[in-house]
Amino acid sequence: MAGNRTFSIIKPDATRRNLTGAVTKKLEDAGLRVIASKRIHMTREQAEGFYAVHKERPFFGELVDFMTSGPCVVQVLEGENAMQRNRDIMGATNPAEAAPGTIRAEFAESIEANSVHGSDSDENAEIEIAHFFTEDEIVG
Ligand code: RTP
Ligand code: MG
Repeated sequence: MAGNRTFSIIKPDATRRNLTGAVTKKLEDAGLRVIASKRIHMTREQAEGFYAVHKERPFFGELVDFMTSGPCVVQVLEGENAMQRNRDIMGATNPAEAAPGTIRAEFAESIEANSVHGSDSDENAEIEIAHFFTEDEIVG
């Protein structure tokens, strides 16, 4: 499979409900290939750094609490138009607005506990990948 790559997180609400495989299958069925993966428990420092763009938003503290509340699975995904393809299969941030069949429509619990993160630009994807992976951990 050719194409480019993006960055994904399976969030603590999904790992808690043992949905890592179910979420990954949705990604694979959408034409994405997992070329790096690891399960981590984010520190507050990591979560605050990762979501620094949201630090002025009213939900920032709660978001950091949530992202550090349990394990996450961080992944690098490869495929044609990987960033947009992943955003499409994730669905809208708020599961009530997510299209049927998307990951958030099927699995998310709330606007915050929404099961997955996906990079929102190719530039951010490379920054986020570098946040969690070294190049030798990525096998395309
Ligand atoms: P993500 O960054 O996690 O892929 O999600 P996104 O682009 O769809 O949403 P974004 O606006 O970047 O928000 C980041 C995450 O913050 C939580 N959130 N909570 N309580 C709230 O109103 C609220 N709004 C957003 C969600 O976990 C969202 O994915
Ligand atoms: Mg975002």
